[in-house]
Amino acid sequence: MTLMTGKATALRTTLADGAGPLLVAGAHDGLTAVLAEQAGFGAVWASSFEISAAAALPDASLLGMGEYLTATRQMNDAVTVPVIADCDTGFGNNLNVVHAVQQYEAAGVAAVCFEDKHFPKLNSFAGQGQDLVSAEEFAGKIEAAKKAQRDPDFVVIARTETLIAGGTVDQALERSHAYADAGADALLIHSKDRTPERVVEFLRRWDRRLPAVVVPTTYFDWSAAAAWEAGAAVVIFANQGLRATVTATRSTLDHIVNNGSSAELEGSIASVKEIFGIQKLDQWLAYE
Ligand code: SPV
Ligand code: MG
Repeated sequence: MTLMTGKATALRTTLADGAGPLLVAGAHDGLTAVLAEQAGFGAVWASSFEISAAAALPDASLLGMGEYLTATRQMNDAVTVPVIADCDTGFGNNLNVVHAVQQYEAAGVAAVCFEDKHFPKLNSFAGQGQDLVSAEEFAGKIEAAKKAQRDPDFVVIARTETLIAGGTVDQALERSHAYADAGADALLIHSKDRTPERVVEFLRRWDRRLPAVVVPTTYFDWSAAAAWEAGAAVVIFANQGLRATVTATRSTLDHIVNNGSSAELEGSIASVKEIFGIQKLDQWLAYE
């Protein structure tokens, strides 16, 4: 079992081993993090979209850092794999970034990811409100984050929203190199294109300067193997679990309302015993 304090080291080792793409699943609480780990994902993405959705709120910097941290700590405590915390813009300026690094690192989280949008930000697929801060300002945030970390293995991921904000691959590369110069450990290139073409071009020209992270939400027919082949080290399936949960829960609850019982569903929904397993009930009872 990976020790909590060793998760950053474990993540770094995985990023360096060249053995294949690190598959990461979005989650929003202990339960969904456990499901990701049980499915075989190598890390958990503590998604701002999922954590906001779990509160039935938009992903618009409405929740505060403390709330994201509480959800992320719960995920991290529930799994042995590393957790990568989606820290949006860093919740404000350089001081907020430093505070976030201190708090997330103390919680045992392996990595934080900051994006180069203005605070408050709006989810990348929401269309409007996708303005970027200057490359200099964001590079300053990355520098501040790197100075704030205590464990040298703690991973700081710089995320550029250039393509989301209507920019070009050239501009995304220019910013990404500035963030690498500022000390970032990995680079997330985000896109809401329907095809991976521009991400592939970015990766080709990036030439593995740092491990690259991709999020194929809208270009979903691009497999993790194809992303690895193109030069990506990490593939985040950021919200598929949440979307499946909504579909399954809605269909189950609709069925019960329409039929007045769960009888026909009992064979297809998780048993209470299965939930006990996720809760590690037996281990807890052994403390009695
Ligand atoms: C998230 O999962 O919160 C992300 C990815 O940041 S996205 O929703 O595509 O912005
Ligand atoms: Mg997010």
